[in-house]
Parts: sequence; structure tokens; C-alpha cells
Amino acid sequence: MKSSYQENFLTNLYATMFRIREFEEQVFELYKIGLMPGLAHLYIGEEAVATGACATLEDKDFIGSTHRGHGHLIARGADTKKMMAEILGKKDGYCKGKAGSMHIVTLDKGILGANGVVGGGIPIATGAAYMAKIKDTKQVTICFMGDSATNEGSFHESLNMAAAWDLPIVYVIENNLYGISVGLKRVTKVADLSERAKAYGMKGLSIDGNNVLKVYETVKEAVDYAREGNGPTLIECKTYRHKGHHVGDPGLEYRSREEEDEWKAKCPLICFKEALLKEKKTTKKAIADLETSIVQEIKEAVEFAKNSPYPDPSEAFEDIYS
Ligand SMILES: Cc1ncc(C[n+]2csc(CCOP(=O)(O)OP(=O)(O)O)c2C)c(N)n1
Ligand SMILES: [Mg+2]
Repeated sequence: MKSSYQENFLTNLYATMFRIREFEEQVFELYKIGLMPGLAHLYIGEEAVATGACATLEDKDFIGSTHRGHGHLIARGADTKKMMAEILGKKDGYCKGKAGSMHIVTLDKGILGANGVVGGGIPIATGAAYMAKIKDTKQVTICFMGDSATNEGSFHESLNMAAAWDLPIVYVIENNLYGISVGLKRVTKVADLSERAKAYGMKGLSIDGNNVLKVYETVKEAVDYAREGNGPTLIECKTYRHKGHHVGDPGLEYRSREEEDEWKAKCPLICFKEALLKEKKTTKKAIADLETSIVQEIKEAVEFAKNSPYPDPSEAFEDIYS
């Protein structure tokens, strides 16, 4: 860990990862008691990717997200109350309860939207980068995607265009080894997904996606490179989801318990907390206080969401664009 890192910066990274984890645990609880309509794809285990990547951005920048988007939005600073209300389908949610877990959008934070279409967020994020390029706004976009999304046509078309036109975008792959129940190796020959960058003429890197500082440092370099007008980078973050594909998937049949245990031992929160304590960047007491306050914050978000009304049926056809 670089000695130049301020204690505040480091504990904020931990706080963001813990906020995502706690938020997701509570979403799971709400699903189990039947309060959450539909399904949600939990980000537990992958928190270091969104946290490290979003910490590199300025307020004016953009992020493109996926169906597993809660962590990206929280890391970008979205309001956990409005997110939780949206997930419960309530009127005080970011999209008035009409978007649910998979389509939360809030442009005031540069969040171009979670997206239920695998690979669907990639051209949208690339479009935002194109806008920034032609208007010369110096805004950078980070585009998150899963490993399976890299086998979609939208991935290839977008990356080719972004490289050809030197667009200010950083593509971040969250390689959690599976697309639903299908192991990546069954459908993809390359071992490191960043190898694909070569085909478009852009730089590609594969890193440990459970190490929040490694993610931060790698993405920061790519964001600076993009902001200076040099074009895109493809970064593969190797990580793992601790839960099933979505809240209704126990995930027991297609993964071994050994594999799960191996990755859980590399939990991004536990590893970073241990490193902070070992290097005396914080104390056990400070961490415990931080965790207590975040648990309280998320409790309040759940209460806010529960108390919010459902949208009136008469609003069903409002905010429809096509
Ligand atoms: C275009 C499209 N095809 C298929 C699906 C069904 N589907 C939902 S999630 C998913 C797997 C996505 O895997 P990955 O991109 O690795 O993301 P992860 O869920 O692992 O985070 C699939 C195939 C979809 N939503 N959209
Ligand atoms: Mg995946």
C-alpha cells in the first residue's frame, strides 16, 4: 500500500464496499420476506471493482452499468434510500418505482442506467463517450460489464468504434467466471478477456478484481489516459459472486463448494480491512464505528422504502418514450 494514500481515502474505500455489502444483504432479506417484486442480482463478493473504479471519477463523469448494478450506483454516490425504494417498486424511488432493480437511472450522478439486456449498456456508454469527444467536455465514461457480455455483438461493435475514434472511455469487465450457470471456459477460448483489446487496437489489462487498490490504480491510469484524449482501455477484473446468479438462485449445482470457499477466503472486504489494520491505517474501533453507522444508514433506507407508497395505477403510461 502506497504511503501517500491518506487515511480518509482508504477508509472511504472500505466504507463504500461495506455500504454495498450491507445494502445487498438487506435486499436479499426483503426478497426472502416477499417485499421485493421480481428478482435482483446481488453484487456481494465483487464490491472492490465498482468501488475502486468509481473512486477515480470526477463529478461530471459517466458510468454505464449492468443487470448487477446496485454496487456501481452506490459506488458512484447514489442515494441508498431512493435506490431501495426503487427496488421495492415504490413512488419515491429513482424512477418512481417503474424501473426496479435492473433499470435504475439517475443522470444527476452521471449514471446512464443499469440494464437488464446483457451487453445493452455498452453502446449507451460508448455513445456518452462519443458525445464527450465531439463536444470536447473532458468527461470520461466507465462502462461496467460482465464476462459473458464480452461475447455479445454490442461489445465488439462498441470497442471497435471507441478505439477507431479514440473515445474517452474505460471498459471494465467483471469476470466472475459465470454467465448464469455457464462457466466462462465452456463458451470462451481466451483465458484473459483483456486479450481481446488487441483486436481493436487498444490497451488491455487483466487484474485482481478483489483488490480495491489494484482496481483503483489501474483504472485511474486508464481514466487519466482517456481524459487526456488518448482513447479507451479494456480492463478485466477477476472476481467472484458469493451468492447465486440472482436472489432466487441457490447456485449450488454448477459450482463446487471448494471453489466458493477459495474465493470467499479472498473476500475483498476482509482482505482490505486486514491490510488497513496491518499497516496501521486505521483501528478496529474506527472500523467498527464506521460499520455501525452504515448498518444504521441502510436500516433507514429500508424503512424509507417500506413507508413509501406504490405509484398510482393512473401513472402507468407516464414517462414512456416509445
Ligand atoms: C441479450 C440478453 N441475453 C440473455 C439474457 C439473460 N441473461 C441475464 S444475465 C445473463 C448472464 C450474464 O452474465 P455476465 O455478463 O457474465 O454477468 P454476471 O451475471 O455474471 O454479472 C444472461 C445470459 C439477457 N438478459 N440479455
Ligand atoms: Mg459473469
